[in-house]
Amino acid sequence: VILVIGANGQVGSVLTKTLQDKYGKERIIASDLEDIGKFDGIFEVIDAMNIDRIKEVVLQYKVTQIYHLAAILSANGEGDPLRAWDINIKTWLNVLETSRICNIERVFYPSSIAVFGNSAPRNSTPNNAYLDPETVYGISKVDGENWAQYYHIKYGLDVRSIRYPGVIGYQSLPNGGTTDYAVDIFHKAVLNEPFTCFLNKETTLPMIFIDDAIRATIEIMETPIENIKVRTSYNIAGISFSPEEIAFEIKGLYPDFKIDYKPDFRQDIADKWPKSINDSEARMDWDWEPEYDLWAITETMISKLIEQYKMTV
Ligand code: VAH
Repeated sequence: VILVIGANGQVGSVLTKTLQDKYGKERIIASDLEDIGKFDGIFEVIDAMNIDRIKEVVLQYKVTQIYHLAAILSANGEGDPLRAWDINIKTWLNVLETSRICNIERVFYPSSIAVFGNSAPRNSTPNNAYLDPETVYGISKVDGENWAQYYHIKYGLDVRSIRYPGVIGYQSLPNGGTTDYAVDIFHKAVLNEPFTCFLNKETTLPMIFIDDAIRATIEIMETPIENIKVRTSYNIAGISFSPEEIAFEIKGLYPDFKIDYKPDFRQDIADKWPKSINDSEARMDWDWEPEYDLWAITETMISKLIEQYKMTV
């Protein structure tokens, strides 16, 4: 039985549905702060700041695996640093402690390319680069990785982790990230509305299509334990691009698409992040390989969003 904490989120919601399809609805417990009716299947309200509530659900359903997808992302985190730190670290420690006490078989921790800062090479950033993140979100993710490794070394807990690039999905609007422009831009294109980008046009960032991110998550969780060599977190790469590059692809389908650039505080965050990621360890240890390139992402996002908006019109 799998528990997904943060199931209402951009990644959590798609991961939950994918897990339900793969393993059966009766074996997936979706949870978040409130039930907004996203899923048909089992839903439990869990505030992961409350360890007793996590334990209660784990024991009630005899949970064997936990995916922890709850966190305050990079942009929102800067609005209230100490609250973001508290939530990101406390919820994760609650999951680790519950997993230790309840003998959970396997735990997934989502990290992020936000763990990198000015000391990491900007291009082809290696897995073992020195980590000096400059956002609270990045700091909390570095510490979350180290706690994951600590629980593995000290208690033998099988925690696996991936550093997601900016995730691009059509199923839900992301909330509070620095890469959110790469999702919003497609919605504006499909709605024939002009788009104002909060990053400058040449800001190249590592991104990944939601289907690749979810597949990577399930693949690492299904990898035989002896293949998992990195117990902090694995880099994975999808495709890196800049706002002007994605705008160019979109104009191929929407020649009248209009974009302008008004960088805001998120430009400072993006400027400290890698432009591209070296994911050779993930490729070597568990055969990671992205499937979606820039054109495939554009085509899929546009066609899926047209479908979705037609349905709501
Ligand atoms: C964010 N989407 O922008 C997240 C992610 C690499 C970016 O961590 O904060």
